[in-house]
Amino acid sequence: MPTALITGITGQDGSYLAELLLSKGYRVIGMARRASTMNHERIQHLLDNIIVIQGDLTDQGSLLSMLEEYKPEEVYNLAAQSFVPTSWNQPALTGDVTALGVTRILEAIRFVNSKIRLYQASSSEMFGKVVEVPQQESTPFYPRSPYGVAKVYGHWITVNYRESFNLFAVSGILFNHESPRRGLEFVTRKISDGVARIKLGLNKELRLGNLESRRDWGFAGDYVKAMWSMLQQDAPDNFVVGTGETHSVREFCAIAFGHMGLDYNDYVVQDQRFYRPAEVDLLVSHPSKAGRVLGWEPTVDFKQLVTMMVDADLARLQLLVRN
Ligand code: NDP
Ligand code: GDR
Repeated sequence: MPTALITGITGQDGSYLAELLLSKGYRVIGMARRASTMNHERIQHLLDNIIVIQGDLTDQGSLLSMLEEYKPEEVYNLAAQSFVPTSWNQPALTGDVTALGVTRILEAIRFVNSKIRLYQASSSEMFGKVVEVPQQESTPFYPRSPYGVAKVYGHWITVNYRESFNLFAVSGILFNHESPRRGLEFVTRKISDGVARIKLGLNKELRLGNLESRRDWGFAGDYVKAMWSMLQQDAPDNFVVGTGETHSVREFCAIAFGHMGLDYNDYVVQDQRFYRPAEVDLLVSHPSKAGRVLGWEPTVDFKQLVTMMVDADLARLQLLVRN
């Protein structure tokens, strides 16, 4: 039975990846940081089948000791300060966790067992103010937020340790992926939750920022399959993963409200508070290498994703209202 360690197990991707690895017969160890209240919502249904241990990407010792104790063959580094707006308010923390945290994981692997395979969660935010459309593995980076800058560091330190120490360290450059488990502050979930609240009469409006920014949105359950697949290759590499389609926040709103028989123009209010100091206007992937080498392709299209998220929030809130 192979052992995999997932940092960021309590996050959206951590929960889907844990399900995938369990289905493949892995022993799954999840690293979670200590909090005064439990935040195991997304992995509650898995707790009997996984081992959750305390650790933090800012603490080198915790990373070293967990590799020594659990001896994983694969490590998936999903932990990060991952919310872009927060990275302007807490830029140093974002750098410590999202950038230097990657070095700490790499150092732990180098010291404990350099045969461990590492997946680093890189991001399309690294392309930022895009210099090429669509974006592929060779597209130069131009990050537009402290988060994007930190992810560029995480990407290059992964490549550097691969080249310097011959580690099997891969960088998955994933475009936005969403699900009913997405955090409530990200725009897709904010919209699906907002639509469901309006439909149930709990809210009257939905306040958003820039409706024109465009993203390449896919379903998180599909993307964790690409992560696993990258670690099963003969050699480590970098891969762009996305749908190859781009849609605006406005289009997301139109479909989400439309699905409930509502017109978004009647409810969405643009609010300066949700605009960013520097925006990423257009992201769209060219994922042909992932298709060719990994055999990966998305199974959920844009409309299915939006309606899946709205339906899930409606069901969740209906239950809450009833109780
Ligand atoms: P989430 O924000 O849902 O999860 C982030 C996870 O990191 C949480 O488990 C969080 O713990 C944990 N974490 C935060 N800080 C620390 C720390 N100091 N030490 C240990 N753990 C910490 O992100 P996603 O699941 O959406 O994304 C997973 C990864 O993929 C992230 O690195 C993200 O930047 C990256 N990514 C995501 C994309 C997406 O569209 N979802 C696209 C491209 C990249 P807690 O629950 O305690 O907050
Ligand atoms: P992003 O996701 O920044 O792409 O990062 P987010 O959903 O936060 O923003 C997407 C776009 O929507 C616009 N927007 C709003 N965003 C939020 N959060 N709230 C609003 O009210 C709102 N109104 C408009 C934003 O301006 C932006 O253009 C996500 C994270 O998961 C990162 O960790 C990951 O690396 C990237 O995706 C790929």
